[in-house]
This record gives sequence, structure tokens and C-alpha cells, in this order.
Amino acid sequence: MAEAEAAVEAVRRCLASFPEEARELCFPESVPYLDSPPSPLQFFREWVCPNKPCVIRNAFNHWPALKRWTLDYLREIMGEKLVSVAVTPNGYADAVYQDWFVMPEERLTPFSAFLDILEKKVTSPGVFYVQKQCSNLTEEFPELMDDLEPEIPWMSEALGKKPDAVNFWLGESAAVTSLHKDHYENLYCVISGEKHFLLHPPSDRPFIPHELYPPATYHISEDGNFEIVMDKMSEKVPWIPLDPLNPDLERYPEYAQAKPLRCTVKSGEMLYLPSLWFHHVQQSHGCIAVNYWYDMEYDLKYSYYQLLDSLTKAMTPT
Ligand SMILES: O=C(O)CCC(=O)C(=O)O
Repeated sequence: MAEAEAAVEAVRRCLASFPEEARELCFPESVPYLDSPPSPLQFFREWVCPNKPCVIRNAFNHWPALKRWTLDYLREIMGEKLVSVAVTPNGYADAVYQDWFVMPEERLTPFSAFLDILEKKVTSPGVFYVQKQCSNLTEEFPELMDDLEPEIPWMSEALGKKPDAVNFWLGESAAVTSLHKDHYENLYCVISGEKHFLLHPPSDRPFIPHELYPPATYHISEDGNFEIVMDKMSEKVPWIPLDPLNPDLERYPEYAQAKPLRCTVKSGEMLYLPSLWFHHVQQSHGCIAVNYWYDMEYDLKYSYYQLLDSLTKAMTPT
């Protein structure tokens, strides 16, 4: 028994020191900038393979979108169309609220009605965000595809594949994306406004709490109040309960040891957000962005991350 306890304690110590060791070995203290897009080989060698983020300038100066995409232009091209808008009472879609994992009300609405709310021409209860991550740019906004490229050529060449999804993001400043990670190599391009990213490398996993939550969805009733409707059929969802802007360190003391990287991505800049990096995102009001999701390689790096995740879970009291 004493041996078993000693083994558990040894694993706990390894997990506690691993994030700092990985940080010293692999990651800078801030996100570096590149002045121009790299060659495919250089990008793969210096950023994708080591799983390091960077911000790339002058990568899409040639897209008409950069000059054309004002709210007036989008209204002219897209105004009549029905688009999916995520509506929440507090700006948090897909986030933990009162021990539920709550998803937004997905409202199909004319794009012009959404713009009226964004431009404060009309008021409507809730916070509105066009953020459906089903390649909504190609699926819901094909009219806009002539203003940019369907893929990032040097990234497609570096990875030997096309993007799985090209997403369009436009919303209110109160709309926040809660801390999470994705299995994508993500090229995130800001067309206008600013996005504020808070990042953690995957190696910070031992300091980032995850719990299981029953899924639910916001619904707005006739009187304009939001209710949370439980989704009885679905399984519990693993999610991060912690708000990195205001972490509850009494409940999650390990997070005090995690060191986020922060970066603001401005109009004309592209963030390379490597697969499995945790990210929390805020934005300026009416920020317009497009991102390209390339599926990650499910290689040894992925397997090591899964091992780290499993060990962390095993050491976390339920
Ligand atoms: O822009 C946002 O609000 C979230 C972006 C994001 O989570 C992603 O690109 O994976």
C-alpha cells in the first residue's frame, strides 16, 4: 500500500513539474510575429511540427475582403439571407453555467436583422454572435467567397491537405468564447477590428480543470427571458469550468501555476493557433474574422497529449 501511494505521489509530482519543463524547452513567453508568410517547408518545420503559435503579417493583403468588408457591404450582399446566429443571455455560447454545459439558442435570422442589432439600430434581449463552426463561410455565405481564398495555399502545401472548415465570425463585444481546445491547426485571420486571445500550451493540461456537465441549451421565451432547457438525450460533456480572466483559485488552486500567453490579433493579421492549444477569445465590437481549420495529424504528439490528459484525470479527485 505504501508503495502504491509513493507511486501515485511520484506521478503527481511529474505532472506538477511537466508544464514548466515543457515551457522552458519549447515555448516563448509571448507570441512571435512574422513579417510575411513563410514557405510551406519553413512553416511546417518551425511552427507546425514544434506546435508553436505565431502571428503572420502581410499574409492576405491581396484579398479584396480586407478593403471591401464593411458592415454596409455585408448588408448589401447578404442582407436578405437567413443565417444562423448564436444568442445567449451573457455572451457565453458553449460554456459552463450553473453546473450545466450550455449551448446558445441557434436562431435563423435575416442577416440584415442581425446587423440592425449589431449596429444598435434596434434592441433585442441577449448577446448575438455569428459563429457557427460548420464551415459557415462556405455553407451560409458563399456570396463572400470571391473576396478571399478557399484555402491558404502554403498551409495546404505544408500539411498536404485542404481545410476541413472555413468559418466566418462576426459579433458583439460582449460575445466571449470560453477556454477550450480543438483538434485543428487553425489559421485565424482578422479582417477588421481586433481579437484578444488568451492561450495555454497543451502541456498546461495538469493545471487546467475539466469536469463533466449535463448538456443544455438556452431558449428565449415570448417575454424575452432566457431559460435553460436540459438536453435529456445527450451524454455529459467534458468542459473547462474556469474563467481565465477571473479564475476561482480557491476551487482550482493548480491554475495559479499556469502561465497564459496573451495576444491581440489586429486587422490584416493572421494567428497560427496550433492544434490542442487552449484558447479563450474576446473581441472588439463588430470584429470580422475568418478562420481555416485543418485537421491535425493523429500522431505520436496527439497520443502523448492523450496520455497527459488521462494521467491528469486519474490524479484528479472526482
Ligand atoms: O473567435 C472566437 O470567438 C473563437 C475562435 C475559436 O475558438 C477557434 O477558432 O477555434
